Amino acid sequence: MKANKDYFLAFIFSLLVSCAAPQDSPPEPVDPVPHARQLDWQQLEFYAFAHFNMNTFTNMEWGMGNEDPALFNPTDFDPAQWARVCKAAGMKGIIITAKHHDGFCLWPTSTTEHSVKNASWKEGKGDIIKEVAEAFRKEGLKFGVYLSPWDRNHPDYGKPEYIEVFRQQLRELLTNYGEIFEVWFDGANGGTGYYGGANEERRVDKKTYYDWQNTYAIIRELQPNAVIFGDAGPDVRWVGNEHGYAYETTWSNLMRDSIYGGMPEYAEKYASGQENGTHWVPAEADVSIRPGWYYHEYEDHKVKSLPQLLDIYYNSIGRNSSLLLNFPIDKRGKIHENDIDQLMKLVDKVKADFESPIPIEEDNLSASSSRGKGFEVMQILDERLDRYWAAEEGQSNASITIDFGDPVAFNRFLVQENIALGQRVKSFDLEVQQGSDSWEKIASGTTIGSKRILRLPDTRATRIRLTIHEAKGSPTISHLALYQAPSLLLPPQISREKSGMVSLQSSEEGLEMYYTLDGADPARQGILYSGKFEVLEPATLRAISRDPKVEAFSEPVEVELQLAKKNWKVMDPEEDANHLIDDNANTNYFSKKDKVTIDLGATYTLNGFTYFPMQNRYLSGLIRSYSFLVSKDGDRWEEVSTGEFGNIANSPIEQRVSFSTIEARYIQLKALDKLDDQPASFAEIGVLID
Ligand code: FUL
Repeated sequence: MKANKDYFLAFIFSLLVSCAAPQDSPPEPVDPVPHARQLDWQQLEFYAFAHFNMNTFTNMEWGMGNEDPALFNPTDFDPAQWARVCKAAGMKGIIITAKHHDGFCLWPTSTTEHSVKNASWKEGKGDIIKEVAEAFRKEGLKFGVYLSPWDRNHPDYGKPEYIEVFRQQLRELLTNYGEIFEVWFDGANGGTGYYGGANEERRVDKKTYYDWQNTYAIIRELQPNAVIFGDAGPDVRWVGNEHGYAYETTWSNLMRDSIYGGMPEYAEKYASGQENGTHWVPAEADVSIRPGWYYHEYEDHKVKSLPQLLDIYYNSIGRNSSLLLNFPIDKRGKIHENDIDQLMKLVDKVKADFESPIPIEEDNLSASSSRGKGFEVMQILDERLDRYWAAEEGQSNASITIDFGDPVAFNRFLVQENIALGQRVKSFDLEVQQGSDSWEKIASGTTIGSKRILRLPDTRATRIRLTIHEAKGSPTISHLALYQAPSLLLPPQISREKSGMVSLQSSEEGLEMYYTLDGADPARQGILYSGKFEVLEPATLRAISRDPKVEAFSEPVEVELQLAKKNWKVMDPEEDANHLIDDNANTNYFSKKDKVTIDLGATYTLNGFTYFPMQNRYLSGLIRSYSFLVSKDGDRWEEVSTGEFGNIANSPIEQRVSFSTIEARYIQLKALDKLDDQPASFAEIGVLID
């Protein structure tokens, strides 16, 4: 009897609630939809990556695993500085390389001696993970870990025993350091290594070896709110490149079951997601603020420029992806000052771009239809995901119009879907009216997702219309805004010919350009550019643009010019051989002999060489392991360096190798191992001289 009464009261109560409900029923979700932990993660948008480990001290990108643990010795480790920098930049947390491919562990793990326990740092008593986690928590920021599945140090790598070691490492990280927001698994794995002294190649079946499902279960058990990152997710996926760019069309839906970490065709086939993907696995764009992931002193002046960082920002966060920006922590154990300067330029510019949204009032807004109460178009005015406009079911070409009455000026358009109900929009147009009644299309796009930002030319309009042409189900828009971003004065573009002649190119007419060749500040000591000039010897070229109208300078650009290739000759000339010494990284030479020999035209004291791999979208013949030889007479050769170009497949940046000084006139670079069976490819070769 009591049960019946309770049931009756509950029924009356629910009836009252539904009568008083302020809104109509929401649209049906369109699968797949995000899990709560993914929705929380989606709010973070911008967070830091820290590559800090053994490679920092050995000047490597990929260590072999035979490094002496004593070498790990930061002189002024300061995680509080990292946390302050990230906080000031509006980044929401950090992910640190707890263990990279060389196997060195930044915490005193019980699983191996190859860790901070045997470092010189703090006489083996330190714990980097603990200190970084605490410093970030103190600033109210999140903490995550990168744990490389590939371990080039561990003797059991490749055998089933290693999987237990790997899981134990994960358990330690997920148990002893408080809340973890993201666990990062790298797709790069298997290959040559030290492996406890075996010094051999160990390939693994990437599909089966790691038995990922059981590893994921450990994470779910120990850190249920952490998202798991990998090529195949399961929660967050790799964007498929290391430039920090998502795609014009970027779905958060992914055919997750067709993918495994490290699959070769991943970037081409899956990285942009799929409209009909079965699972919600949004993209995360990872990129380093410098060319390399790890700190190299010679990259102190290669920190990305503001225009490069802005492209990254708009092409990641503005394209339905999060941005994981890497700091190669330096040998002191700090974020380098140059990196901070560039980061803050980005942050200030982004702030300026989005500082003042063009005010939109309810009266300015109308929509082609709405689902009804609670889903009206004015819901787009605030940034809350759960307040959104939903078009009427079945409405085709649903649109939102903003009528300002008077013309407004804008050059940024920001739009967001309510992704909690699934990603829906497949194509849209943006049109404007100015004065007359006819609509002019100023942009069109495909996916929107969590956030889409369009950078537009300066536009004036009285009316603006967003039309959604195609969507999976009725579209939902949770936020829409327009901004007028201040214009950016860009530095000159620098190019050099084989002859050593250098040209500067201006981004717009009417700008002056100044340069120096000794590293001095071009704004103060620069020579006014009036045409090509010759630079034959190595030099540091710094250049800057100046807008005389507003008396403002761009930020400077800096290029390390190497010895000019004016008198160089390729000794085994096949067709196109000159491409490798034409000082243009966009032209390539392919050698069927897998080697190139060059006459430098005179004898020099060499102390290193550079190899610029091809920059094409589809890479072929990239050199993975090399041998570099020199000769005085072109007859007798001496090998001065041999090794590997770590991470060249994912990050085809200029590779720089130093060796002990030696006099030579002839050089030879041989490919010992390549990424595929194609002829070895070369965009450029250079030499470093004393
Ligand atoms: C890659 C690694 O091989 C690089 O060294 C770096 O850690 C990057 C984030 O992921 O796959």
